[in-house]
Amino acid sequence: MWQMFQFPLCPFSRKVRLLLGEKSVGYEIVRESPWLRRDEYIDMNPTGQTPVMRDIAAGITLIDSAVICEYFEETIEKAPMISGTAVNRAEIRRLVAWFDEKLFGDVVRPLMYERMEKRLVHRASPDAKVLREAMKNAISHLDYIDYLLDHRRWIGGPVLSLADLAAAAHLSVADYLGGIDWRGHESTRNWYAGLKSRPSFRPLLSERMEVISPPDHYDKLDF
Ligand SMILES: N[C@@H](CCC(=O)N[C@@H](CS)C(=O)NCC(=O)O)C(=O)O
Repeated sequence: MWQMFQFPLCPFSRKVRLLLGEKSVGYEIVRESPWLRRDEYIDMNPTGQTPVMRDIAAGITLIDSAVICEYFEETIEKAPMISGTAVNRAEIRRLVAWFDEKLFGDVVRPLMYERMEKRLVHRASPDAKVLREAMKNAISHLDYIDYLLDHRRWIGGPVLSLADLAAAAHLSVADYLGGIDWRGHESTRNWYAGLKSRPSFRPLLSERMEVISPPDHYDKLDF
């Protein structure tokens, strides 16, 4: 049985979990809080980051969300998430990297630091200026996703792909932390409503991070 080391608001773990859900791969969740820098965890993953997936019986440990997604894409035929021609696949990978680096760095990481880590670890208040900047950046990212969806059926091309799962994973964490204003972004909002209703997404929406509550609309399909 696979174990997944993660915490509820880790967007990289969410991306992997969405992929595993689409592919119907079972796993058990092991709660890991990277900020605790647990020795046993660092021994397993020297970066100390989540997610990690481990199958003890098979002697396999997979580290880094991109590596984990590629592993299951290569080993589980069901629901291909990096498919099509080499050009199609390159576009999917470009967008996954875009969301993992830019959407995360511009929006999700500052929100997580200000609204989650400062509260849980440093017992400090969020910096309103940093929050405002992250929310402003979120608007530019939603504009870009609107543009993509106005030109293609799904974010990465004609079919659902890892690009959709990566974007939804990051947006869902930003939304949980109150960083997304959906008004004026109908294309992205409709796309996200569709993803929220998928069975792979439902378990993520029902999870809660201790002491931090999401806005009321967070788990609603009609928001
Ligand atoms: N490239 C890594 C990034 C993972 C990552 O940044 N995870 C965050 C939590 S969402 C983390 O563990 N941060 C703690 C740290 O960087 O020390 C991946 O895709 O798995």
